[in-house]
Amino acid sequence: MASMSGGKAVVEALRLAGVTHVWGVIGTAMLEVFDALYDTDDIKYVGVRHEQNAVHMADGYSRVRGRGGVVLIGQPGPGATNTVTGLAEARLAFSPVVALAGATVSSQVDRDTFQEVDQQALFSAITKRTTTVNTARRIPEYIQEAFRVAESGRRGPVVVNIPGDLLATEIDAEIEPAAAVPGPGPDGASLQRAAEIINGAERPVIVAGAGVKWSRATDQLLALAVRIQAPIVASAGHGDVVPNDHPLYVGQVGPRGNTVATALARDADVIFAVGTRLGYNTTVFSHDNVSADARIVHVDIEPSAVGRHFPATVGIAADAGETLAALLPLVEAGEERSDWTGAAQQRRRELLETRAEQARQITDPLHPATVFGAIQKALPRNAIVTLDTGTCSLHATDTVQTYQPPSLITPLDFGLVGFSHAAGLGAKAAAPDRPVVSLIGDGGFGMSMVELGTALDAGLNTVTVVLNNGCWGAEKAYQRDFFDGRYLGAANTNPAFDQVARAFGIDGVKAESADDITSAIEAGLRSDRPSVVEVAVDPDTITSFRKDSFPNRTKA
Ligand SMILES: Cc1ncc(C[n+]2csc(CCOP(=O)(O)OP(=O)(O)O)c2C)c(N)n1
Ligand SMILES: [Mg+2]
Repeated sequence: MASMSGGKAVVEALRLAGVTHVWGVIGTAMLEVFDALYDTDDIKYVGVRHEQNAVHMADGYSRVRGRGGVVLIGQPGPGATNTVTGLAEARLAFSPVVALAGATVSSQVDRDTFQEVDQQALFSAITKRTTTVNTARRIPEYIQEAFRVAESGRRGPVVVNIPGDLLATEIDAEIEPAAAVPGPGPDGASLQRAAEIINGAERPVIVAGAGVKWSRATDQLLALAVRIQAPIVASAGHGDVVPNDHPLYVGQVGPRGNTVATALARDADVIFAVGTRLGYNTTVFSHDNVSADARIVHVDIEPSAVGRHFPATVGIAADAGETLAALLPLVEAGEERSDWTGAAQQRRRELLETRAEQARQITDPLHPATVFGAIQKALPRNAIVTLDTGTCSLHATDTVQTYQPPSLITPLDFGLVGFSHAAGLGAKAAAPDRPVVSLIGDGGFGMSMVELGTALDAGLNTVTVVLNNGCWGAEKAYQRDFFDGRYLGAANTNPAFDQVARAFGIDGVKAESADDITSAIEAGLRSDRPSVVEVAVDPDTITSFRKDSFPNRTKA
């Protein structure tokens, strides 16, 4: 047994979890942890400017790494409350973020003492699990358990509150690697029934989601799709589940996807949904987007998600990759189905041609479609793209193509503005050799651009493209479409973002044309510094997405 401070034990537990980076803001409660990190070469501490962004960075990191990302909340109270938005986002994205939060010292708890807030209660509502360490010697156990919970089953954020006094306590710590938690395997009878349904399909479609990415099962998915000759559509925000130029890929389904993919889910006789909960942004929980007559084979690692919004003919609560691998030998080679799969491929080609046509149009200011085309030209095949929540980013979700899973990082169902830049920094830390390009609106970048300083300090050289339409576009569109253009709070006055970037000491460029955009991104990707490319986009192209939110939706 080794004797060490509670703070040192935290760092030893993090080393065993294999994390390369931790993200946070320094604070009194955690100084023993910082002191232990001072001597640790294999974990890089990234000091950020706002705790919310630390969570987005850890989230982006975890999605690319495929395992946990860590936040250190140095300060109880305000440091902790600043992470709330990030953790709530990570919960709806099912990201394995592990946040270690300094907490009020034990002797002061429940006295309305300095900076006291009930962190156990606060975080419980927005995490997969929240715990509070009660004895210093159990610090390693709590941290290891946090990783096991965050990284197993349906992933999710876990907070461990650690009262500051425990970190200063000397403990005898024996820290062993935590055993991996195997996912539940698919059962044979359900697999047989699933195969029978798939084999009997005339109009099959595969709806693939994040579960396939978490289990790194793109190859198994493609093998199955090729064998049964079924088109693949992605759930919302998970278009990177397969290389986007695979001949069977048709794009993202649902209101944020494209009409070709959505029509497949609406017209199919068999839907094989794998690694997806068929959540709101994918289906709006409505048969407008999912055939009411289809037989559904639903695979998700979370039992309560299987068949929840649409009854499953066969439900399998299991890991996506294991299920795909087990199903492959049971399914029969599909016929060509020129009137279904072939027709979908033809419509997909037409859609891409229309988009290419739109990308060639030159307007002043530029249409987002032109901008996306110019961005695409600059993206190498191994690029990672991060997106935000504005109208431009929502259009980019299905339009900008990526090829190497995982490669698309979006705010998913929490739909928050101000995510993309920070998430890109996390992604870059997890994959330093891959180019990272972050798209974000002027509103979102205004919320988060303070992290340019973090990017510079930590050497996280991403390229951020600011799509500037001078407004909170996605909300302005609702005022246009549903409130007769009575705009209030929709306009956004911005600084020159390229100059802001230069003031931070990084590369900042204003791109005036499509060619400018492509070459500015290419230069940014070659640069040994982070960079910002500001692009003026046409404010008249904004779109309202959530038409269902308004009673008078027929007006749109
Ligand atoms: C944190 C947060 N605040 C407010 C909103 C509501 N909202 C959704 S989209 C949007 C506009 C975003 O503007 P911008 O980043 O400029 O992107 P644009 O829509 O103009 O492309 C707003 C305010 C939100 N989703 N998240
Ligand atoms: Mg905007």
